[in-house]
Amino acid sequence: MRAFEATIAADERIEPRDWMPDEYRASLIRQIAQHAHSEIIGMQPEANWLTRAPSLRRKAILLAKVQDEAGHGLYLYGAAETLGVDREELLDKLHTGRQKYSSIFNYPTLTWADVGAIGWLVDGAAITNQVPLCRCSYGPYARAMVRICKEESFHQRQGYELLLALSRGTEAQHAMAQDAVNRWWWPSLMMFGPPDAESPHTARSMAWGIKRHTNDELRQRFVDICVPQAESLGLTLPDPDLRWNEERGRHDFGAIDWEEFRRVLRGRGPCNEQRLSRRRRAHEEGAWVREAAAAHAAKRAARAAATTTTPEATPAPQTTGARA
Ligand code: BYC
Repeated sequence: MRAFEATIAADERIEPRDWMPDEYRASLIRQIAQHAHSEIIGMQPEANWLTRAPSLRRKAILLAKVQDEAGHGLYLYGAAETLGVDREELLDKLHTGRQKYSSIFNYPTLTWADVGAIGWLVDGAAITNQVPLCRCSYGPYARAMVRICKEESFHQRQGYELLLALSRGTEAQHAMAQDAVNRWWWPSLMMFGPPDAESPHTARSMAWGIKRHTNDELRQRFVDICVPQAESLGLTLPDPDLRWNEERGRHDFGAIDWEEFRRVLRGRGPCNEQRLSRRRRAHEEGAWVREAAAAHAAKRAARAAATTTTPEATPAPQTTGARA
């Protein structure tokens, strides 16, 4: 207990074999699992446009991005497993609705411009939230986040560039970009979680160095980053109350519809059912791949064990300097 507290106080990392309080372990499993689920469910809205990308270049970029999200899921499930949980168990909790994934992925991607809006806003919000997680007190999660953030930066840039091309394109393309931003802006602000006063986990997660900033602090940071970027894009953010507050040195912004957020979390967003049923189906259809991989791993392990236990197969010790 004392070693754990000293490590947290010194802002050093807790590693898998270190002692940790049960609640610390449970809270990390909860957050990392939700994060991993978000990454793999997050593949669906964009994958919707893979077959309809307007050029080979755009398709290759989008394909790479969607594959990156699968990779992020992998790193994160791996990080969760270091805490003593099984990946199958976490996936089962996702499939049966016992663990959450980000609210943002329950909205539909109606036009090609949504791919740009997701990159710019959703990945932008993800980076704002995740860069501080690179300093999370739990080592494996913090290290996974370093690589994820590098890849998310590329995702955000591609979204911005895509939207810029549309914004500077024909009138219809500009309107399509604006419409996408109008639909994704408010759900992106909800990604940061409930207001601090209604966030049950923030205080404890901050005391433990899991979270470094509150939900509202990160949301404000995101708004301040987006305003000048929207101007450069030639697009407007759909909030009549958005304005610079000289006194605070930050932007004021309008009220978020928290009832909509709660509705989405209760499973009643526009795409909740579709996202979960597709995920379950993909898992069922992938059963043969998992079985084949497990059989292959078992065969390799049995071969390796046979090799190391057969005396004839043991290489003779090398004489020092014999090859010098
Ligand atoms: N959606 O006490 P709170 C990405 C839940 S981006 C759904 O504030 P905490 C990606 C919360 O889990 C998205 N649920 O919780 C980007 C808790 O529920 P439980 C993933 C939400 O943990 C592009 C309850 O509400 N990012 O990956 O202190 C392409 C109370 O909230 C949401 C991460 O997961 C939400 N928006 O703070 C592909 C980042 N917000 O557990 C992929 C890591 C809150 O009590 N996670 N809830 O049932 C975090 O930083 C924190 O967990 C959160 C919430 C800021 C999200």
